[in-house]
Amino acid sequence: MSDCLFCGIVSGDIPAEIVRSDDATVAFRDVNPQAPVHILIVPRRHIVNASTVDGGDGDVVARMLMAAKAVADDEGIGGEDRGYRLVFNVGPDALNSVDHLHLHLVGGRAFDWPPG
Ligand code: DGP
Repeated sequence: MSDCLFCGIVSGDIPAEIVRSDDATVAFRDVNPQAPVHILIVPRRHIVNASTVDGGDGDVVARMLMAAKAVADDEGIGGEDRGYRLVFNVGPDALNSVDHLHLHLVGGRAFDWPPG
Protein backbone atom coordinates (compact mmCIF):
# COMPACT_ATOMS: atom_id res chain seq x y z
CA MET A 1 0.00 0.00 0.00
CA SER A 2 1.58 3.24 -1.15
CA ASP A 3 0.49 5.33 1.87
CA CYS A 4 1.33 2.74 4.52
CA LEU A 5 4.21 3.58 6.89
CA PHE A 6 5.27 -0.01 7.50
CA CYS A 7 5.00 -0.90 3.79
CA GLY A 8 7.48 1.97 3.33
CA ILE A 9 9.85 0.42 5.89
CA VAL A 10 9.47 -3.01 4.26
CA SER A 11 10.32 -1.54 0.83
CA GLY A 12 13.27 0.45 2.22
CA ASP A 13 11.74 3.80 1.27
CA ILE A 14 11.42 4.78 4.96
CA PRO A 15 14.48 4.25 7.19
CA ALA A 16 14.32 1.98 10.21
CA GLU A 17 16.76 -0.02 12.31
CA ILE A 18 16.09 -3.41 10.79
CA VAL A 19 17.33 -6.32 12.92
CA ARG A 20 16.09 -9.25 10.83
CA SER A 21 14.37 -9.90 7.55
CA ASP A 22 13.33 -12.89 5.47
CA ASP A 23 11.07 -13.53 2.51
CA ALA A 24 7.90 -13.18 4.62
CA THR A 25 8.73 -10.77 7.46
CA VAL A 26 10.79 -7.74 8.50
CA ALA A 27 11.73 -6.92 12.11
CA PHE A 28 12.85 -3.44 13.19
CA ARG A 29 13.27 -1.46 16.41
CA ASP A 30 10.25 0.52 17.59
CA VAL A 31 10.88 4.27 17.33
CA ASN A 32 9.26 4.75 20.78
CA PRO A 33 10.56 1.83 22.84
CA GLN A 34 8.61 0.77 25.95
CA ALA A 35 11.30 -1.64 27.17
CA PRO A 36 15.04 -2.20 26.68
CA VAL A 37 14.12 -4.50 23.79
CA HIS A 38 11.15 -3.34 21.70
CA ILE A 39 11.01 -4.70 18.18
CA LEU A 40 8.15 -4.82 15.69
CA ILE A 41 7.75 -7.87 13.45
CA VAL A 42 5.67 -7.17 10.34
CA PRO A 43 4.63 -9.21 7.33
CA ARG A 44 6.04 -8.01 4.02
CA ARG A 45 2.53 -8.34 2.59
CA HIS A 46 0.07 -5.68 3.75
CA ILE A 47 -2.45 -7.01 6.28
CA VAL A 48 -4.44 -4.39 8.21
CA ASN A 49 -4.41 -5.84 11.75
CA ALA A 50 -4.94 -9.01 13.77
CA SER A 51 -8.71 -8.75 13.42
CA THR A 52 -8.52 -8.95 9.61
CA VAL A 53 -6.32 -12.07 9.50
CA ASP A 54 -8.08 -14.96 7.75
CA GLY A 55 -7.28 -18.56 6.96
CA GLY A 56 -5.15 -17.58 3.99
CA ASP A 57 -2.80 -15.68 6.30
CA GLY A 58 -1.93 -18.66 8.49
CA ASP A 59 1.53 -19.19 7.04
CA VAL A 60 2.61 -15.57 7.37
CA VAL A 61 1.36 -15.34 10.96
CA ALA A 62 3.33 -18.47 11.83
CA ARG A 63 6.37 -16.92 10.15
CA MET A 64 5.92 -13.80 12.32
CA LEU A 65 5.96 -15.92 15.47
CA MET A 66 9.04 -17.81 14.27
CA ALA A 67 10.77 -14.51 13.47
CA ALA A 68 9.93 -13.22 16.95
CA LYS A 69 11.58 -16.25 18.54
CA ALA A 70 14.69 -15.78 16.38
CA VAL A 71 14.89 -12.08 17.25
CA ALA A 72 14.43 -12.79 20.97
CA ASP A 73 17.27 -15.29 20.82
CA ASP A 74 19.46 -12.79 18.96
CA GLU A 75 18.67 -10.14 21.60
CA GLY A 76 19.63 -12.53 24.42
CA ILE A 77 16.16 -12.75 25.99
CA GLY A 78 14.92 -16.00 24.48
CA GLY A 79 16.28 -18.36 27.13
CA GLU A 80 14.19 -19.96 29.86
CA ASP A 81 15.74 -17.63 32.46
CA ARG A 82 14.52 -14.49 30.67
CA GLY A 83 11.44 -14.19 28.45
CA TYR A 84 9.48 -11.56 26.63
CA ARG A 85 5.99 -10.39 25.75
CA LEU A 86 4.35 -10.55 22.31
CA VAL A 87 1.46 -8.14 21.65
CA PHE A 88 -0.94 -7.39 18.79
CA ASN A 89 -2.85 -4.16 19.35
CA VAL A 90 -6.27 -3.85 17.68
CA GLY A 91 -8.35 -0.68 17.68
CA PRO A 92 -8.32 2.57 19.64
CA ASP A 93 -8.73 1.11 23.15
CA ALA A 94 -5.47 -0.77 22.58
CA LEU A 95 -3.84 2.37 21.08
CA ASN A 96 -3.36 0.71 17.71
CA SER A 97 -1.95 3.53 15.57
CA VAL A 98 -0.49 1.89 12.44
CA ASP A 99 -2.79 -0.07 10.13
CA HIS A 100 -0.26 -2.69 9.02
CA LEU A 101 -0.20 -5.88 11.09
CA HIS A 102 2.68 -5.78 13.57
CA LEU A 103 3.72 -7.94 16.46
CA HIS A 104 5.36 -6.09 19.35
CA LEU A 105 8.21 -8.02 20.95
CA VAL A 106 9.08 -6.36 24.26
CA GLY A 107 11.57 -7.58 26.81
CA GLY A 108 14.73 -6.92 28.73
CA ARG A 109 12.73 -6.13 31.88
CA ALA A 110 9.92 -7.72 33.90
CA PHE A 111 6.28 -6.83 33.16
CA ASP A 112 3.15 -6.69 35.28
CA TRP A 113 0.15 -8.94 34.69
CA PRO A 114 -2.53 -7.89 34.04
CA PRO A 115 -1.04 -5.01 32.07
CA GLY A 116 -1.88 -1.48 33.23
P1 DGP B 1 0.57 0.25 17.69
O1 DGP B 1 0.27 1.20 18.78
O2 DGP B 1 0.34 -1.20 18.13
O3 DGP B 1 -0.12 0.57 16.38
O4 DGP B 1 2.13 0.36 17.47
C1 DGP B 1 2.74 1.13 16.50
C2 DGP B 1 4.16 1.27 16.90
O5 DGP B 1 4.87 1.74 15.78
C3 DGP B 1 4.42 2.26 18.03
O6 DGP B 1 4.92 1.57 19.17
C4 DGP B 1 5.46 3.22 17.49
C5 DGP B 1 5.93 2.54 16.23
N1 DGP B 1 6.25 3.45 15.15
C6 DGP B 1 5.43 4.42 14.66
N2 DGP B 1 6.04 5.06 13.64
C7 DGP B 1 7.26 4.45 13.49
C8 DGP B 1 8.34 4.66 12.59
O7 DGP B 1 8.32 5.52 11.70
N3 DGP B 1 9.44 3.88 12.74
C9 DGP B 1 9.50 2.90 13.72
N4 DGP B 1 10.63 2.19 13.77
N5 DGP B 1 8.48 2.67 14.57
C10 DGP B 1 7.39 3.44 14.45
